Amino acid sequence: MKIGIVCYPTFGGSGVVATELGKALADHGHQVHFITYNQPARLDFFSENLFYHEVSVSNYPLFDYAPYEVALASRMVDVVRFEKLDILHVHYAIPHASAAFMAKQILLTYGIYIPVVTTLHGTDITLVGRDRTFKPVVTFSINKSDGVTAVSEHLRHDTYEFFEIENDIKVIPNFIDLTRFSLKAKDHFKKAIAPSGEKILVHTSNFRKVKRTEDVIKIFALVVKRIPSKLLMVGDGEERSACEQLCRDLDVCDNVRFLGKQDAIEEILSVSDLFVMPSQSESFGLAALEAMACKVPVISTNAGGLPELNVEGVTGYLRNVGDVNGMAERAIYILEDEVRLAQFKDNALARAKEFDLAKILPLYENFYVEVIEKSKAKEASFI
Ligand code: GMT
Repeated sequence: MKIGIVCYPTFGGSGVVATELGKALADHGHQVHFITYNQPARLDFFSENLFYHEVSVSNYPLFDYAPYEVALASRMVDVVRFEKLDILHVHYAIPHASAAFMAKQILLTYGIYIPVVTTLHGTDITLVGRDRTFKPVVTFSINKSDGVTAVSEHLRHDTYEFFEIENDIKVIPNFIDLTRFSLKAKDHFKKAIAPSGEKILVHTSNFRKVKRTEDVIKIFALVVKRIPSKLLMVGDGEERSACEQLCRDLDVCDNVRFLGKQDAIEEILSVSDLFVMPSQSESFGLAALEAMACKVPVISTNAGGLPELNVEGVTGYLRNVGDVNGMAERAIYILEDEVRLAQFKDNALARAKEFDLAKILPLYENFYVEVIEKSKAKEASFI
């Protein structure tokens, strides 16, 4: 198949899923065309089946707001026509699904019916999409997609609850490439971080409010009183300075390292003993899956799709949003006993294997085939 992928080319979860999916599809012999405003973060190598088409937006002085969606739709029309794509797969509803609808309408005037699959990732539904500014457009573009997927049952449910959706939504969960995310021998790194054998807790995110990063610090401040430990805070964003301030206030700075944005996340996870994800909302929790693949158990909230990944008492524990004491108490429980910790680590990896890329990729491939087949009937009536 010739597949066009539209996504945010950043470190965010939706961009990572889209890029990893494109790479895997290309490895499977499909031709994959990325259409984005920047080279996706993890697309930094050559493959004969991978193509990148940049969307550039005019900065004409009249535009207070550059019309990105229009530029994106034009680029989609251009790529679909000249690369003869079979399907467009857009990740994150805003503005990708609505731009795809516009492109689709334009392509009809050229006698081309391009099927569009939209994947909902989370905040496009739970935060941004619910905003009245966007809601009519999000509803319309989901209903006009030829196929819609959501990354968890919970997100599917929320989408039906918050919007008037007539389309079916298929759940295809996030996946993990176990060849990249696996336990690596990084003992020298572990020694440098935790010279006296302290336990290592880790958090990775974009430090947005929804991640409740201050709760990570609060949980750690309780844990370190009972268990000699260190905390690694990976990533960057609006909440970082508040977290740094909180470390000073709680007098834990000596045991906390802010590492900023990192590429080799799997190496950091490989030295870690516990992943902390106290999110307000999380459609799936890809960062937690990455940790589990590196044998790191998870203390999380029970928000959104997290219970579909993190299994209570098996791969970690889940507590209500804001229950810092409960999460700290469960973290201590896991960390205080070496045998118990080892069992949780094994369980985390076993669970991660259920989301192996090799298992999830065919779900997307089969869905594309199904959508293309169904679209052939629609095509006859449109053209
Ligand atoms: O978590 C973020 O803020 C990034 C966001 C995104 O859209 O880039 O991630 C969302 O999509 C990921 C991939 O499908 C999911 O694993 C994350 O749970 C989801 N984040 C939220 O729902 C907050």
